[in-house]
Amino acid sequence: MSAIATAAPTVPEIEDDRTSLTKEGLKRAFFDHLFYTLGKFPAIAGKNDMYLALAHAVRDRTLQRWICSAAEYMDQAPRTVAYLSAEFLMGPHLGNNLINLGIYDEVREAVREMGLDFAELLRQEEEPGLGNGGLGRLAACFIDSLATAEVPTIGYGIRYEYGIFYQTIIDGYQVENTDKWLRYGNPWEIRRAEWAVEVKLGGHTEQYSDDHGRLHVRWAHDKTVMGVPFDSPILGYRVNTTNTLRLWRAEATEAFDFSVFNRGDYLGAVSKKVTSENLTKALYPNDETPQGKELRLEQQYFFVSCSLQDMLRLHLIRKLPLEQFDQKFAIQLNDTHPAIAVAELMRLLVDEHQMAWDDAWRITTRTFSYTNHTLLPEALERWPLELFQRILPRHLEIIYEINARFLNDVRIRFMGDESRIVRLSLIDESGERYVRMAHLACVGSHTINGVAELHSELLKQDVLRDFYEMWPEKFTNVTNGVTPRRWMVLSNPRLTGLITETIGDDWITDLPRLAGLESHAADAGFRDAWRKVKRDNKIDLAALIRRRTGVVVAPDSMFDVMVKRIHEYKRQHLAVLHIATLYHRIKSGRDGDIVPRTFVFGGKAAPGYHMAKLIIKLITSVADVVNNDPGVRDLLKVVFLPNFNVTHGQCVYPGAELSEQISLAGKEASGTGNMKFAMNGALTIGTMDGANIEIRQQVGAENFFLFGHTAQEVQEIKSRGYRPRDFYEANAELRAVLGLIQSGFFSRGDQDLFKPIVEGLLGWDPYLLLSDYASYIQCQERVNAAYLDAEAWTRMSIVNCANSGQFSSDRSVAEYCRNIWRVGPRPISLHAKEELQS
Ligand code: NBY
Repeated sequence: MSAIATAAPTVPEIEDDRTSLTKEGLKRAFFDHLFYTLGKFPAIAGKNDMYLALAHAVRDRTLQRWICSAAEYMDQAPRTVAYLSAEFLMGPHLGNNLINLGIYDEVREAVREMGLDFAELLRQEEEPGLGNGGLGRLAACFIDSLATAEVPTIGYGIRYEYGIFYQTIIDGYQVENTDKWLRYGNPWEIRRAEWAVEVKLGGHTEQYSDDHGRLHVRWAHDKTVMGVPFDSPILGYRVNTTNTLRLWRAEATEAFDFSVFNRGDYLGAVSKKVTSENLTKALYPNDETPQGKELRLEQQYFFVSCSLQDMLRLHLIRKLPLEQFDQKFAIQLNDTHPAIAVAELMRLLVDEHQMAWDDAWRITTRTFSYTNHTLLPEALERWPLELFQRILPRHLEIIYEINARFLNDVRIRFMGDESRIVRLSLIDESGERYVRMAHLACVGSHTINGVAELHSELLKQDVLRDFYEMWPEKFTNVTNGVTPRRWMVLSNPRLTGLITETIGDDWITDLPRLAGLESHAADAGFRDAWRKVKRDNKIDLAALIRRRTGVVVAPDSMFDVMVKRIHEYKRQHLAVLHIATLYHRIKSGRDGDIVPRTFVFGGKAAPGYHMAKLIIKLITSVADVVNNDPGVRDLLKVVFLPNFNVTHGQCVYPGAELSEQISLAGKEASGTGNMKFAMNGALTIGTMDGANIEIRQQVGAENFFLFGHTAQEVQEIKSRGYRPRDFYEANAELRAVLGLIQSGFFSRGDQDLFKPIVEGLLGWDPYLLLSDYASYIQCQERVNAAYLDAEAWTRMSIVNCANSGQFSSDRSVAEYCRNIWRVGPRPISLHAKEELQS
């Protein structure tokens, strides 16, 4: 038996075609769904029908747990985490659900016995790519860990009809296509039309007095949209707890414009319906620079309002007093995208439930906490006042009131410090006026956290300094983590098997136990087995690369990987400068002992981010020249893997040997890919940025390739007045490499194509590539030397994995639960269907 199917899952009391976990039962369930759910029989069923039949059979097996969890939560009303996130980058559900249910091996066997290709069925699932990158994937890892910790949780978000765009590379350029992930239906969701809510937009506000002569405000809105929840089960690993991911879809209200309809303008009326449904049509593909678009603000408000109304409904049907709302819900704001929730909860309590302002404010500030994910000043969300007023007139009034009270407190604390008031205000009045969403989140939350130690420190010193000075006690750090179920057990079964044979399987829910591997690094037989796992994973990755790019790469070369969103601060172009340097050395006969390397890049550029798109073109152009130059003698291969997503990540991290984490120090909040690489045995070359620092601390400086300036040094260099040209003049190799790019060598003689990149580097170089270049190249030489000693490299690889226990999202969510949410586990016991019926 493989490591994946150890602990026996709790067997439901009733064995039938919906619950049976035997191979025979699973096969019966499969054919039953093929027939009754899909209306097909094997002879005419396609691969997708087969996938859907299997998915439905598996979903059935989650339902008893899901219903028992819901029943327990309804009955006992435990304190619940509501994780509000505009993005959940879930990745495919099927494989993960099989792992968490503990039936992966049984199902694979049953499928094989039916004569089907299990891996091919898994590949049929269109991944729900409802996120851009790290932030959305973090939300997905957190809800997995929360379910595994048996903590009552609802993930609230948006059911985008089109997720992150599908990236293809044409002529070396990124081309975006729509992601039609719902095309063949989504077997994991259940539409809950009966819990739909109404969301208002636009219009104006009016005052009115009630029967007792008290003044209230009414929002005379001009548009109503329905929010319909779609629920998916989120299974804990080998526990009964099954939580809910509740994503909202915008639909037209029943009573769409009948006045227009009655005038005979049927299409006019129907087009209104189309407008409502546009709201949740597509995910905005920007990962660092928010788009100040009306539709985006509507999306944010829409899902926040739906979610808060849903929580109030759940609270009130349990017959609990509103005053206890904060005792029953801990709401986490995943960045500022849901920050409007602070004003919306105030509106619901004050306007709709007639609560006094001070009581409502006390409840609100005890309910919310806020996670910041960025240090880039341009990434902080702000909304033009005029736009905000037009869409959310009542919320603007509420924000003014919050601001007036808040600034009064500031005035008293910092008497006479008028500039501080200007800096802290929820409204930016320095030019065109804006609502500052991070300020709203800070004022409305009891706790504010960054996502790695350095990031949390820099928040206090820089981005949120004034808030820190006002409320130091609100600030804390929770370093990110990733779920080992998806990122090791599911994606790297070979490594999982080897680790489990060696130290047992407790590490899967207690990752620090990986430390037990460290002593085995001295065992040559274990190192052999470790290397074999990596080599087999590299063969799989080489096959993926060949399928997606046509390029054949050698599994014996070093796999040097950089996968993440394309951004100047992440410095993919620095990695390109290294490749061009090696190429230049080889071509000038100075190839010494260069070990064969395969450079793998992957990641999407925001469609409007021209520089990022040009960096992709630079990578693919260098790849074209390098891969086709016989003079390079296959020492170097460069590939750009198109459409990097969760599914590809599951093949890439296990096959990587070197992890590129080369952002400018002080720019990457944390990084989470860095953790996935380390736990799968890749060594890191990286700067002192984000969680790299903590990874290095854990694995030991001697097992980490460090280069570059520190955040502190970067600040000093910039304040002295950074002059990239000085570095250019001082380094002949750098001059040669930039000269090669400038000359059109990689662009068929076109000297203009990469001008924006080269001139940007020589002129401003805002991310200090040139000042880190020499250090990076030297560090890569140490990597090269280390790789020549395969035994030593393997030892370092084992030590990296063995010391990655800190970076499980189980540890992250445990910290949130203890220090921020004050929630604990609520184990679920299973009841038979009959019991639930009574
Ligand atoms: O969040 C990332 C950080 O860059 C990374 O360092 C960190 O590890 C990760 C998890 O904490 N941020 C990120 O992924 N941000 C976004 O995806 C994003 C998406 C949308 C918008 C802004 C940022 N937006 O304004 O629309």
